[in-house]
Amino acid sequence: THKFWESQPVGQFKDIGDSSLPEGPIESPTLLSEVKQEPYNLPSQYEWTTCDMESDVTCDEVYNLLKSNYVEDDENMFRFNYSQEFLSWALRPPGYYRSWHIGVRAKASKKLVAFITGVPARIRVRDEVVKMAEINFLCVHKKLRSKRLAPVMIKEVTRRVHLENIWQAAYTAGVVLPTPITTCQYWHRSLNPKKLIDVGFSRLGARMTMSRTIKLYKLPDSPATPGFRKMELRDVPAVTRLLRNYLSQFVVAPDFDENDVEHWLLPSENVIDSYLVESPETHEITDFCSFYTLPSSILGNQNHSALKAAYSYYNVSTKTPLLQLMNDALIVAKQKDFDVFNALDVMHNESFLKELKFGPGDGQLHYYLYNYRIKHTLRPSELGLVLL
Ligand code: MYA
Ligand code: JJ1
Repeated sequence: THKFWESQPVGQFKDIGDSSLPEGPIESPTLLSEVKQEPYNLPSQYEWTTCDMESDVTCDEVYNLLKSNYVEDDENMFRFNYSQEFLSWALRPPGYYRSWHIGVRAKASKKLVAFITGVPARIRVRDEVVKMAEINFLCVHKKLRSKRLAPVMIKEVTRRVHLENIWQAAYTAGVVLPTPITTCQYWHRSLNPKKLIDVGFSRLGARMTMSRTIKLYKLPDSPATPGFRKMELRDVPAVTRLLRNYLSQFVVAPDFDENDVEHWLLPSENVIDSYLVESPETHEITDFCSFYTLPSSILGNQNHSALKAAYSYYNVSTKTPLLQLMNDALIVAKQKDFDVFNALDVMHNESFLKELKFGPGDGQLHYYLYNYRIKHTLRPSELGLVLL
């Protein structure tokens, strides 16, 4: 059972398949004056802190908490290692609220022991654009687990989101909670198969040798599509049009404007890479692809300490076949020395995963909405949203 989640305005397991329940908000907003004005109580040894992500010192404290305590795979071989630059980017989009970057410190030592964040987003669900918080980076230090700290942190971020007159949220998790709007599969494309096998990320296939495996995953040295180049600031209006038009077909997708595209998609070294196809004849921008950089620490390997992973973000094809566009994305990722290219089976990704030699991983990602009911579970291909 889920004592906490059963008390929250989220789709409940008992309601699955009940088509009498309407789509949309589960609870109505209250007056802001009725939102609790004081923070929730923490166990007496701990105190709330608002983390200033513009401060390098605070950003380093968050980085170190996550580096040692954030998400691991099911066999505890790898742990996400978001960089400081990435955290600063992910947590400071247009219109962000400092008050949504919430830490917990030990009163005595002032050590940061827990963290949760929200950033504002406009998310479209069918034909409604809803102001939401995207909740991410929930982390409780390993030594403080199973003490019911997470529900207090979730209630506190909810309170601070409500204070900004926002009543819905989107989040993802590797665990099943009440109740996913969809469940996505992770897929992995080896770029550096020898290292992936050496560190236990993948295995030598049946009847395969190392040299046959290396040959199987070989890629050309440069992209094939004429006019394929890095996105620049001047491309923001064209990319925004391309992306808005593409995302309009999905049931749930972000409603990006030019400011959002500049923040979320303009290339930033070791954080986000974006490429587009500019027609050599007409100079029209016809296609776009992007991936973000999220290394993992390799736990307990003699020879390697970091796995460099690229994660597929938003991709749009109108002229270049998506398969060819994504093959070019793999080529540039390989040139940038990534070990693996990861993708979820969201949007139109299924159309290229198998052909481009991605294989299914052992991880799934469940997507959730808070205080917004969806009548039927979505197929991953109906989802147009990627969270970091
Ligand atoms: S997902 C990434 C989550 N982080 C990790 O996996 C890092 C490693 N793990 C940890 O740090 C801890 O295990 C965490 C739980 C902190 C995850 N999402 O304190 P507890 C429920 C939601 O005793 P701990 C991400 O960042 C659990 O079902 N709930 O447990 C998105 C149980 O409730 P119930 C979770 O292990 C986060 C209760 O917590 C998750 O010490 C979105 C147990 O608490 C989870 N990933 O700590 C948060 N894991 O009894 C929701 C466990 O009912 C946002 N639980 O089953 C909701 C929207 C809020 C804003 C609304 C605005 C309007
Ligand atoms: O990375 C993941 N799995 C890898 C490593 C598995 C190591 C042993 N458990 C994996 N590798 C196989 C690759 C192989 C390459 C050749 C082709 C066939 C496949 O499967 C998984 C995803 O699959 N990652 C995780 O488990 C990390 C946690 C995922 C949940 C994330 C929660 C989210 C955060 C919310 O913001």
